[in-house]
Amino acid sequence: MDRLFGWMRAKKPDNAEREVWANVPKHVAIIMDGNGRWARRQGMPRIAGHRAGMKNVKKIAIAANAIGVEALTLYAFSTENWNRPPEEVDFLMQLPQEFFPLEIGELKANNVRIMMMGSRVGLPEHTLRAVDSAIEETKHNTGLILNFALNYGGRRELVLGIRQLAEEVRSGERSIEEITEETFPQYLQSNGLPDVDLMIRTSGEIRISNFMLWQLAYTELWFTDVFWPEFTEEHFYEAIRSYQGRARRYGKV
Ligand code: V0D
Repeated sequence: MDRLFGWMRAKKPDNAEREVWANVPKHVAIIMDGNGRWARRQGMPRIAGHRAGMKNVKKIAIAANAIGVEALTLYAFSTENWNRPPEEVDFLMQLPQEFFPLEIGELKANNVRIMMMGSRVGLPEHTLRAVDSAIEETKHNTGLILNFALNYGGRRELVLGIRQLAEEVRSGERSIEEITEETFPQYLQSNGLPDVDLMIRTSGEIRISNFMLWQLAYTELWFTDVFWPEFTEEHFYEAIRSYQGRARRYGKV
């Protein structure tokens, strides 16, 4: 059994439990917003909010793994976040190093595999080293894929994919006719992950903010006012249950 509660999904369809855990989204993406605001509200510096937010990542990853979610993509640092004060950017860039020794043990024990999406260009060497170690140490795990969007921007992802594709057409490796809605996603950084079924944004903003522009085309969206450091497993399962309810309704004529 590689996932906790995997047995729930294995139950026969006529079992009541089965109904509860049917339609688990395969891929959930989260914009973890509200860390700075949460901290200011407690009279703490914004960076204290980022650290509290980091501590919440493992909790939600384990909750997602427990119900059989295949991939969880977390928006940790956007291409726009470079515009923040330099002290704050520096602090954020330390978080993977801080996260690694604190959380990796429990994530490994839960069979979680870490991946990264976004541009490595511009990220400090020490940040990349920590991320690469996390990826390396969990590469054989078969449970939840915990995918960090780091130095990620949806438009940049599209442009990079289009450039790569244009290059392959120019070299004659690929023809224009091969470019379809089915083949294009191979050129995205999410290549290999299932479609995003559910996107959650915390802290009250009702925007996409350059996150997974292609991938969110058919995604169910869940917005909550709860700040990311206060977003618990119960909040997460509330979003999952809402997704399950909507998925069932959409199946009806
Ligand atoms: C700040 C709340 C974990 C949102 C979560 C560099 C923003 C805490 C990581 C992390 C960040 C990334 C890769 C990895 C291991 C850990 C992280 C950043 C920000 C940006 F391999 N939390 N976290 N990275 N925050």
